[in-house]
Amino acid sequence: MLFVCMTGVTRIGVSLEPNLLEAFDEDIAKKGYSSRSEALRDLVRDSLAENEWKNDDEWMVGTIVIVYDHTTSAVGDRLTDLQHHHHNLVKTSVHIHLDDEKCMEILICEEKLKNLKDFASEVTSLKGVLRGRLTMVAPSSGNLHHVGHRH
Ligand code: NI
Repeated sequence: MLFVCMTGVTRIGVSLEPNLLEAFDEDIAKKGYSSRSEALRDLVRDSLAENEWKNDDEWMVGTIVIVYDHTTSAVGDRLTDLQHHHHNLVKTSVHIHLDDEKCMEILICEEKLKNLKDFASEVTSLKGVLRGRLTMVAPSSGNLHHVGHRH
């Protein structure tokens, strides 16, 4: 069912498993959202923003954040090799030792969309990488949205 009100906002119904909804509510409360709708709108905007770039040649800036276990199969060396191999793409990086085994590394990158995505997949698929995420913006595209939710 779908309702359209006079302000041009469309109401939709969303079905979620109870435990997923509970986790979502806790998460958005911590982040300071006043309603589920606001939180969902930001998630949808983020998701669309990640997918709106179709032009492989578009110039992008981005960060790749990875968490890895440095005791696993020389992942640190492989990561360094990869970065040296793509030294024009990686502008700078920050390394944080999280505990005895885990490291977080943040790579700040600049390249064409296709090359940046390919590099990010190579990095995040290394054995020993526990989590990885690429976040990008196209500085010249002009379709950056305001994603803040505090008014
Ligand atoms: Ni470390």
